[in-house]
Amino acid sequence: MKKVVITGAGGQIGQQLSFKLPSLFKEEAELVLLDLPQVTESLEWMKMELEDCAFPFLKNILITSSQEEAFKDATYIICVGAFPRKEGMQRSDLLLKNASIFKEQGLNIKKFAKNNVKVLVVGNPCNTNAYIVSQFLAPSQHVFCLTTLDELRAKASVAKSLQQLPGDIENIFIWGNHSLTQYPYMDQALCQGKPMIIDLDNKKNIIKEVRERGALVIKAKGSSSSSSAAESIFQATKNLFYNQGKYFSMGVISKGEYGIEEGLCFSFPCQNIQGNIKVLENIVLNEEDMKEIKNSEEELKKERELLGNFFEK
Ligand code: NAX
Repeated sequence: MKKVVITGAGGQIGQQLSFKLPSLFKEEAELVLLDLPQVTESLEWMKMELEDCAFPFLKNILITSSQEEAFKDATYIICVGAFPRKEGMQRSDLLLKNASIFKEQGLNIKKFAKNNVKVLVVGNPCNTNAYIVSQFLAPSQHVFCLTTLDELRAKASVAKSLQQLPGDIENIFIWGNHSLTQYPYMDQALCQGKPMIIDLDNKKNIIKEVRERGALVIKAKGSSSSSSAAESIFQATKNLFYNQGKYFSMGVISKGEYGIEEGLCFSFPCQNIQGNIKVLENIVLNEEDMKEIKNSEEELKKERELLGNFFEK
């Protein structure tokens, strides 16, 4: 990580993330806060407070609304900024509105960023937005979408229901779309390195809880998750850059693994092998698992169809 860009840096998630991420830097780095012009005008305080944190490797902070300036030679771009869903808006309207944002960003990332840039898409619908960006990138530039928050929610839910510590639990994976069709998979879960037995009823409750958690937060708070979202982006960044060998969930561009259509951005169990993110092979899935996974794939295909004619390179 040398030049790190956060888009939508002035928003709920962007603000919290900006103050967490620099503690991960292990070499001199520049942090770029990109947002719309009307927002960047009032972000000078972020620069001042970031300086005041004296993060050991934070060399420079740039606030800008220019994608060219932000993406120039960028090595890691976290796309948080997106158009929010407004009352009465159809899902297809939201999808198209964001499609134009992510198309423009995809073109500019290809044009200005480093050849080996990693892009993590957070703004929703994050799988389809990542799919759009991927259509414009060079083969060596890699795009992912965030399903870490869903994984953390599942881990927390398992820990709570079995009265264990979240930190003792591993190998819970999210498959599919970051939506109600996502499939939290627990059959290979470990607690303190030993296989866990989670009975069927408990499993069903946990899946339901994870799928509905985002909506419950919105109901309780009046806006979507931001502190947990920032923490999950922090964890996802560790997985993308540092956590060699560890297993985690990540939305990646499918190469046809587990029969998922090539090109879709689909959340799989993954592993970081020397900085390359690989989908784990040989996870044993039964008929019920495959049904759930295929259902999420169908939803992603429909989202892609909604893009219709809009989507031309
Ligand atoms: P906010 O509305 O608080 O912030 C969004 C920021 O993005 C604003 O400052 C806005 O000015 C900026 N922005 C909009 N269009 C832009 C563009 N074209 N270029 C640069 N900046 C732009 O939203 P926030 O709560 O921070 O959420 C951001 C996105 O994350 C939303 O789409 C939300 O749905 C999504 N989430 C995704 C999650 C995931 O797990 N994948 C979980 C959390 C969150 O719900």
